[in-house]
Amino acid sequence: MKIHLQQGDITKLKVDALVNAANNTLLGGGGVDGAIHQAAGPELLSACKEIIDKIGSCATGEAVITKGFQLDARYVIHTVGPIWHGGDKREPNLLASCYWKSLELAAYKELSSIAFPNISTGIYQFPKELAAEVSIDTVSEWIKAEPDTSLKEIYFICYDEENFQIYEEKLKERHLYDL
Ligand code: AR6
Repeated sequence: MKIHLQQGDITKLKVDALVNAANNTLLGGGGVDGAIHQAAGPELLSACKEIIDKIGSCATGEAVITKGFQLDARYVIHTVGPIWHGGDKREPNLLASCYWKSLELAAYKELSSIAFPNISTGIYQFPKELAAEVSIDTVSEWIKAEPDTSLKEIYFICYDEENFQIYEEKLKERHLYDL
């Protein structure tokens, strides 16, 4: 298993699955969600609408999977991060659930690579330091719990410099990343 840290636009990655920081409607939005829908083309929205027709809405902390359509990524895993309300509304647990359930879906599909954006740290205003701790710790726990997983490469994709520096520091502290 390799953990990678990169700064840039997640839509450019050629991996088995990109994770999207979506909202409960799965109908697109701003931030990374808007960028993924733009790059994947209108078929992605149709696929999301089909899912919503079946399940009504995607609950916070849950994840669903669609094809990647015009992306280089084969699949998009749409997960809904928590909106930050101060920290006593189970926000860290819900964020951990986004990472855990996305990894479960990728493993269920027997994928070998997955890329995560910094879920909830944009429009949803989750504090970046805490979000990085939750995501790195959840991914580490999942790897330990699933030693025989098909997943071989996990990418943390940071769009902004601040998140990149936070991840670099935290991955180094945990000996998960060598520059
Ligand atoms: N590639 C990688 N990361 C990106 C990109 C990109 N192209 N664009 C932004 N980011 P946000 P949220 C980073 O706001 O906080 C949408 O409207 C960004 O710098 O995209 O989970 C949804 O529909 C930040 O670190 O998602 C929801 O309504 C991270 O992605 C709402 O926003 C997440 O920022 C979800 O808010």
